[in-house]
Amino acid sequence: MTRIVFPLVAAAALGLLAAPHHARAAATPAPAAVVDTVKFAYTPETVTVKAGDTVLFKNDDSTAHTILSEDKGADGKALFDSGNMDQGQTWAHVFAKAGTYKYVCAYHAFMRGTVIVQ
Ligand SMILES: [Cu+2]
Repeated sequence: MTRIVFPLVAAAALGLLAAPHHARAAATPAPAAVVDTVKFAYTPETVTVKAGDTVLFKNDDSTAHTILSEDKGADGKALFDSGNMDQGQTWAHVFAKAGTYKYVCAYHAFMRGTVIVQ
C-alpha cells in the first residue's frame, strides 16, 4: 500500500516546489520603445513615448556601454543611470514626467541619444 501511495506524495511535493518558479514570471510592462546599442550608436537615436512609459535599452554591441542622463536632478545626481551594461544586457527605465531627456554613454562621450516624453 505505501509503495503505491509514496510516489504520488512525492510527485505532489515536487509539483509544489516547482510552482513558485512558474509564478515568478515578471509583471514588467511591455516597453513602449526599444533602443538598441550597436556599433557605438543608440538606435534609434531619438525615441518618443508618453509619460509613464517604459523604454528598454539593449546593448548588442561587442563592448560595454551605459545610459546616463545629461541633466541632473536637484540632488546633483543624474536623472537616470543604467550603470555598466555588458554585451547582451538590457536595462529598462520608466519615464514618469514629460520632457526631453538627453543621455550619453559614460564611456564614450560621443554616443548620444534622446528620449522625448510627451
Ligand atoms: Cu559606450
